[in-house]
Parts: sequence; structure tokens; C-alpha cells
Amino acid sequence: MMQETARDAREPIARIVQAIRERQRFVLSSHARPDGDSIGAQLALAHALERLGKTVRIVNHDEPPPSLQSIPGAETIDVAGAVTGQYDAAIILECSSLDRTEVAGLDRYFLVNIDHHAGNRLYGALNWYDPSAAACAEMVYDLVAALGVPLTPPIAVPLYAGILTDTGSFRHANITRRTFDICSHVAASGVDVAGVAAGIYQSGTIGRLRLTAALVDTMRLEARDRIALLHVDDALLRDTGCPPDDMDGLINLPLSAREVQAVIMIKTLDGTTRVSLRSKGEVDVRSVAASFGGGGHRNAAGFSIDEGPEAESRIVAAVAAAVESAAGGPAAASESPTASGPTPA
Ligand SMILES: [Mn+2]
Repeated sequence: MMQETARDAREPIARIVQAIRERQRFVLSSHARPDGDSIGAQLALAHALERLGKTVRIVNHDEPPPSLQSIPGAETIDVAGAVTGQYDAAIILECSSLDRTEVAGLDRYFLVNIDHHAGNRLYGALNWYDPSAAACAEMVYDLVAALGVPLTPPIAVPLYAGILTDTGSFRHANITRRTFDICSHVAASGVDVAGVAAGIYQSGTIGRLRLTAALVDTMRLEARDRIALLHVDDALLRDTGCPPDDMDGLINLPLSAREVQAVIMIKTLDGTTRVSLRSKGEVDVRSVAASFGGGGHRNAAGFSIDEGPEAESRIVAAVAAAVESAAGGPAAASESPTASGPTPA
């Protein structure tokens, strides 16, 4: 069953299909520190291009994290800081700006930009930007169909991995009917969907499990338990034995508590500090990240800071304001004894 493609997506898809038909050699890239959607979208598109007889390489700045190495084809991804080969086009997936790849040399090629992040800078010769997509993998699904390539398991597995992870295992507000239409087609293609989930969520390291315990143990609660603050640094990773690339998703742990509306994770690793934000429902952490020079989605965003600990109170204050705003402003979030907790997500 073919699912409906958004009307305003037809034109960019048609132009990308034409550009692909006219070219032979492709390099694919995505953002540094790849997640399930970046790996899934790239592998699915790479398989589809190979089905059309094209030559394809995937070049990323970092290796797939341990939890994603079970996705078939993950071992074929090249890890490099620059691209130098002969290619007719570079297809960039899941990147709001080209520098997010942290791979040099991509701007020398005919650039195709396929992304769903708010604030995409439209840096390609061809740009297809759909912030309504729950995952970039949803967009690749439409592109694969438009290319006339059948949804075989080597394409469907990475697409499903991208959707499963970018929706927080079907929990996030970005999910639409289209998401389930695509997953229905994935299931019909013969993919062992439970097996894909087990490969991603039941194959972490023991170090990750130890880090989980440490994070919960040292968690700080702010704004009447509505904000959870987590800290990770080199010493904590060393003590727990968690690889730096096996932390994906741990930031979501505090959201399991009813009171917690937003999470701030401050990671100080190798001398640089990155701040990741997560939230429930209407709490907009993307705008908080934007005010610190970063970006992302309403419920998942991040940024880097140069400052030390003095930035922390400003970050907490900005997230607290976002929580208040989602609750209807300071008045609605009053300290009245009749107020019965957070706005339902
Ligand atoms: Mn994504």
C-alpha cells in the first residue's frame, strides 16, 4: 500500500529523482556523532541507489555508535574528516547546515540537502526540507518509492531503525499517521521489527548500564522537580567504563517521572562542553537552544558553550521559562496549594 506524499514535497522529490537519474557516482554524508536516523536514512538510500546501479560511498565524521552497529551495512560506512574522491553529487541527510557533517570537501560537489530539522539553511543546489517528517528516514522512504525501487529488507530495516529511534520508540510528538503508514509497509516487507529494536536497545555496553546508575544517582532537580539536570564528564566515563558514543538516549531517563517536564544534560568531554535538552509536550527547548546559538526540535535540542559552570544557572533559568510558558505562563504555574502539578504532556 502506497501512502500519501505531502503535496509540497512532490516538486523537490521530482527534481531530486531527476538529478539522481542523470548522475552515476554518489557520496552520502550526515551529521557528526550519528544517531539512528542519520545512519538509517543513509544506509536505506545507499541500498536504493545501488539497486539502480549507482556507485555509492557513505562518509561520516564518526563511527556508528555500538547500539547501531547491528544495522546491516553499518560496517560499510567510511569514517573520515574529508572527502576527496570523484563523485557526481553529494547527498546530505539529516543536517540543518553543511558544517554539521564535520566532513570537509563536500561543498565541491553538486549538493542535495534532505532534512527535517527546524531552521534548515537550504545550503544545497537542491533542497528538500520537511520539518513535519518525524524522521529523515520518512523522507527517504518517499524518495525510494519515487525512484521506483522496491522496499526490500536491506532498505526497510535501516528506515525502520531511523523512525524507531527518532520517535523515541514511538513516544514523541512528531509522530503522524504517515509514520505508521510507512511502518505498516516496512512490516509487510518482511522485516523482523522486534529484532531491529532488540539490536538497538538490547546491545549496549555494561559501561552504559553503570553510567545509567551514576547519572540517576547524581541527578539534580530544579524548578519544583520539573527540570532534571544531568552531568557527564571524562572522569565519570572513565569510572563507569562507558564509551563516549554509547550514551545515546540516557538523557531521556528523567522524563519517566511524571513531574519532570524537561531535562538538561551538560557534557564536558575533551575540554568542550555540549548541552543537550529534552522536554515533554509543548515545552519548547529548541528556542532555548537557539538562544544559546544551537538548534534542534521542540522536544530535543542542543548547543555548545565556551563558558564554565556560571552558564549553568542561565541555562536552568531559560529552560524554567520554557516550562512556565508551556504551562500557560507564570500565573498558570502558580504556587497555589490547589495547583496539582504539571500541565499534561
Ligand atoms: Mn532525524
